[in-house]
Amino acid sequence: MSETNDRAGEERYEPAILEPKWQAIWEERRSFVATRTPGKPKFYGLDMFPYPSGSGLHVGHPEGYTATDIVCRYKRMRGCDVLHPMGWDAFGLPAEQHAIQTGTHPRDTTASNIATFKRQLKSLGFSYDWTREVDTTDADYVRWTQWIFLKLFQRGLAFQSEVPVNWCPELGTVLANEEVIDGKSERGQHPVVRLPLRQWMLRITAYADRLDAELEGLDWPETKGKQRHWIGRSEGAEIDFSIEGHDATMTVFTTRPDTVSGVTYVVLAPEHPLVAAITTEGQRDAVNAYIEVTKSKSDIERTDLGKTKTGVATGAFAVNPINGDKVSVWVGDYVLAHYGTGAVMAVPAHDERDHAFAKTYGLGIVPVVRRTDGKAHDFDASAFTDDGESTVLRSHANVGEGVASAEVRKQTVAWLNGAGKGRAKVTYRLRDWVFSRQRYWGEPIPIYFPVDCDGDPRLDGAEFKVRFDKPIAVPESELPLRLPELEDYRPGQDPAGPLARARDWRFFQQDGQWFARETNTMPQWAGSCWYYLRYVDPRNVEEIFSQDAYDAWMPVDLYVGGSEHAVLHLLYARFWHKALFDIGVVKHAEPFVKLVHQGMILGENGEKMSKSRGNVINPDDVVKSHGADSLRVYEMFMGPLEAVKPWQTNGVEGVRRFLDRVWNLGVAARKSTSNDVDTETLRAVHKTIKKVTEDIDGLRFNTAVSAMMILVKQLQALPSVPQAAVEPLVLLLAPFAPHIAEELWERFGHADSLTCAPWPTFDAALCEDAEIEIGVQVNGKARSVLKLAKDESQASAVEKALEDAKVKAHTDGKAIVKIVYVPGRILNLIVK
Ligand code: ANZ
Repeated sequence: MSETNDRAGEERYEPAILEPKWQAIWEERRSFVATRTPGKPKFYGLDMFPYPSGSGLHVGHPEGYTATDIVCRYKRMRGCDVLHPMGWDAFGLPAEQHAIQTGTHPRDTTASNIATFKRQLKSLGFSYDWTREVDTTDADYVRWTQWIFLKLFQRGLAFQSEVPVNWCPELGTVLANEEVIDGKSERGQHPVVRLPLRQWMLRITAYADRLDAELEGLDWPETKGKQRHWIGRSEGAEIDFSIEGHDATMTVFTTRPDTVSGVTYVVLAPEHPLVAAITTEGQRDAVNAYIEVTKSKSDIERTDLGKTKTGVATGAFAVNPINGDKVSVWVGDYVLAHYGTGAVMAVPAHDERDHAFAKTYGLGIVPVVRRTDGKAHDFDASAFTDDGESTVLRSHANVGEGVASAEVRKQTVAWLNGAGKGRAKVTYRLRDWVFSRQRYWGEPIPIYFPVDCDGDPRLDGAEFKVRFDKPIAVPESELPLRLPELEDYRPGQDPAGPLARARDWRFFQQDGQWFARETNTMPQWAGSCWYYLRYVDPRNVEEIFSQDAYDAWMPVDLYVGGSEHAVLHLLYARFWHKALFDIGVVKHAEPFVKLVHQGMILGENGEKMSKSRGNVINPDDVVKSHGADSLRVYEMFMGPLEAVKPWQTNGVEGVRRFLDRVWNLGVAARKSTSNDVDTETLRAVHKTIKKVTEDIDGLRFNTAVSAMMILVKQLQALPSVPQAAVEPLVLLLAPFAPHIAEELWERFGHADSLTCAPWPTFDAALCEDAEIEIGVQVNGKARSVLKLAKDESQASAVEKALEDAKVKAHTDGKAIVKIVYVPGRILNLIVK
């Protein structure tokens, strides 16, 4: 059959004409507006909504979006009510930086970027319910973000704290730990310093245990492990050491209570309050000087295994509760103030950092655990061991030699507990979330404070004191609290942020008392913490959403987005969801049942796409040159969804040729006089239905596409193409390439769009191969492969095998002494 396209005009495949045509029809018919029909199953397919940047959509966006769209379109055809929404994560730095450079209000920049993104997404034919579009910067949306903040505030989950924060002078803002990589800002790579500042914090640590434990039931990829690691659940014990000559106790956190009799010194973090209380006169200057030096170091520098451990003795001594040993108390910055108790018992024989420290300062090293893996216990790094068995314990705890470490841990904690000197303890690495930013383009934090002042605090040079210790919630009825208009969006060196300059907005008077609004704004993460909830009822002005709408759609059945959000957005969103769960706003403990990350699409040269490398592919160009359907199918055909893969322009061309062939099959089928499908073709069709169905269920879109390609080749080879064989193909293709599928469907004479046409079913019997390849062995050695009926009799199988030249070569002149035959699997001839 000819593959040329030069038929009569209307019979050519012209995506530039039919794609906009179908997009308009879908819009006009409201094909994707989500509604619930009683008794029908629901499906909520969610994409991570984009930040509408100035550079528009890149080819990475359509990858995940196409995957979700395929599943959503497929679910509609399978009779589900589908919610498939889209929106904009539109607060954030770039629009603000653009505003600083050009004076354009971030709102205007954001609006025009959104318009571009929306046009681009629409040109790709995604089946979004655009009536549910949300924009995190919209006042109606901000209102509910602020409402959630107030709920957190009322529950003590939002609080202020003077904390050493990551201050980035270049960006003029504080950054979350998650946004700092190797002492530099994740965005822009500017240096970050530690500085104590008043900040709003969210008490995510209150949910550490649930955020860890409730990952259990989720159908998530290795992201679960990443979150577990970030939360850092650590099971151990707190042990109390009394300080000699002081009425003070130093409590350490350890994961190795089995090693307590090997403690040769103890260490306090430089920030620990006990340091000042117990340092002796003689050591005071040295200790103070040491603390000064520590201030400039980040946690990463302090705990880096490769760095030399430093410290200074306090001159004080602590008593080991288990054996009465007197050990020296040190200050060392490898102990972090905000982890565990900010104090450690050092066991240089079994901990690498303690070992390095002991070597430097000539402290004792006492082994108390013997390795059980047969290796010698020398003190190089490789010899440190998590598990082993105890050697003789020099302790009150009655644990003998040769007992396994895990058992010693238990017994030691039990003994300490009984003696009132220790207890089992679970610690988390997770820290509370610094939630304020000193920026303009974010949600105002809906809090205000009384102001102490004599006159009008808005006047130049007015003296006033904001009573940050008396935060007051903005009444719910006054939400949303809108941003003030500003001329200058620069953050400035004042950590209060640019909103502090909007004095008329910031200060107000009530009954003679002046008040000041909070001038910090929320971080960009805020809006994305709950957008999936607003989609269920986005225009509700009475409530955040109605319970009916929630019941109709939640939870999210499939969530697709980049793995860069594995710990930040996904952990924050889960935290808010759990807080809302506790308040009774939501009914599920977890929002996202199934999660998938699409792999990054690299440039044609195998490098990350970037403007500077000049390897960026613009989806608009591909739509123009090959069509949206080609782009969609190509991005699915590139490889497994999760894999990182390079762009290949000739790959798009190959996919376009595939769609041309499908088109030509459609044209040929309409002209064909016979509609009879021969058995072999019927089998091929059913096998393809089975394969594509299972592949979509398993999110294996690349192999689904190749199965359809194989079927197309087979249909092309027919002398006459029956419509009955092409129709199922068109249905299978519909979720992948919806425009061409709709067009062919219509041309086949169907009045209704195939959006909700029933998904084709397969006959299992037709999917089974009548003949199947089985291996033939002679004396257990594979000699040949034969095509046999699945239920071929043993006699016939042996007969056919003995006719096979390769088998014959090993059986000729020999006697068959035994036959092992499993139909459909194997034939083994034992000969002598
Ligand atoms: C004695 C010991 C012996 C320890 C041994 C380890 C091995 P994870 O697993 O990360 O929770 N530690 C406790 N608090 C610390 C702090 N604030 N800063 C730095 N290190 C701290 O690590 C817990 C272990 O890290 C604890 O167990 C403690 O050292 C140390 F053979 O106690 B261990």
